[in-house]
Amino acid sequence: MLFDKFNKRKKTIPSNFLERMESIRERPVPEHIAIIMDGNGRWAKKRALPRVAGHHEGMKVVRKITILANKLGVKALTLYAFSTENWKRPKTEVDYLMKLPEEFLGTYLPELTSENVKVQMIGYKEQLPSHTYRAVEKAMSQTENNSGLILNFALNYGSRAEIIEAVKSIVIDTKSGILSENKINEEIFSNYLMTKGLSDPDLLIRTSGEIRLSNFMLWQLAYTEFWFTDVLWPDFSEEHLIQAIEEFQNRQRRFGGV
Ligand code: V0D
Repeated sequence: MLFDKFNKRKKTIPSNFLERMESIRERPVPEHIAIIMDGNGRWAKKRALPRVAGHHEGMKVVRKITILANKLGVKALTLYAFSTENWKRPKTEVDYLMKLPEEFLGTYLPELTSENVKVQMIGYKEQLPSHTYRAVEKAMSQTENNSGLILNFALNYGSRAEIIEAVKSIVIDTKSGILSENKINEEIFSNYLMTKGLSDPDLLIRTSGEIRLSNFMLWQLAYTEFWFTDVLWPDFSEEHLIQAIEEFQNRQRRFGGV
């Protein structure tokens, strides 16, 4: 789009790419991958571009990674697109970000639909501009019967608030007698979170060298394998996703056992 002419990166596909995709599919693939897509602003700054150019480039990477994850047999991809903290950014940047769902869906939804992708969202939709939520809602209803990858956007999401809301709902249901106090366990609790119905992520990826969770899926990431990279999100490629999944497959997962 507008900034494409500044982006002269070479995008070469490694020759062993297809073989590696096949060998990934022969071993257990992470069912649910969560990604903190960090480094868009820094990517733009390095090129003396406005921050929003990095966000726009990052949006194209979302499409590319979604298509590949779907091909690899990943069942769900949760992407941290906008946190409850991100409202503190300059208004011009927030306004731009809130147009990205419409642009993304306008450009890529036909392709994602043909790939059988199902769009979902977690986060507080009430504070989103109505034009943003309307676009997301439309995409969700259009794709609700699709059986391919669940592309789950975390928009205006914060994990501590999610947990507090779950507690409040549990208290209400307990008081009204729908739920008995001694029935409350981890499984019941999970059903009060926004991720109800989704398995916990098997793999968390965070780009751009930050090694923290930033209030993302605190409950759900209890047993998740973490993979961090210094690569900035707009530079994240198919190669990086494949590398992360290969490393995941080489790790011993013990769930606290031996
Ligand atoms: C900017 C990098 C896709 C992270 C990716 C509103 C920051 C690009 C969406 C999107 C953003 C969201 C919902 C939906 C379809 C697409 C998106 C935001 C930011 C924040 F249904 N990319 N993207 N949303 N960026």
